Amino acid sequence: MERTLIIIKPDAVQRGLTGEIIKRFEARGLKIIGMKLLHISRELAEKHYDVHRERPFFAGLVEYIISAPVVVMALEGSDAIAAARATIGATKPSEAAAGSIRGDFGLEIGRNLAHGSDSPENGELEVANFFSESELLSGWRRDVDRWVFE
Ligand code: DAT
Ligand code: MG
Repeated sequence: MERTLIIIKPDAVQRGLTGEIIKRFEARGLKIIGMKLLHISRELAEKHYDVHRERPFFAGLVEYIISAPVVVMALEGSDAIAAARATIGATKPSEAAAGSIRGDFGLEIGRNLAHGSDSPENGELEVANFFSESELLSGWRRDVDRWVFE
């Protein structure tokens, strides 16, 4: 099982798309093991986007993600990383496939609605950056699991 950190970004929360976005991951079969509303601190935002620190868009990216509350989720599932990224769609919403979150609700790269971790290693690290162990219910029993996982 892989873990991925999903961030429902400030634009999506402000636009009332939180439920719509959660619904898509839930319907896909990914299991929610942690979820909360929070206003990300500058320190956490800079840590989360550290790999982009030298990029010209870094400052704007940090300002955007700390501009208003977000909803973060830790999701678990087989191939959770690839599945969640496909559900989110390409980084640039204007190029994202219709049917994906970005392809259905976005136009611009700086307002691209959702984040998903890009590797199993980063999934573990990012989930740990946003959730304490006690906030994660990794072992909860979901009765439909045998109809989702082989
Ligand atoms: P993703 O969010 O699809 O994983 P990423 O990790 O490459 O994309 O970049 C993180 C975020 O940074 C992305 O969601 C939007 C922003 N970003 C990436 N490339 C950008 C660019 N060329 N111009 C402006 N913002 C960019
Ligand atoms: Mg990324």
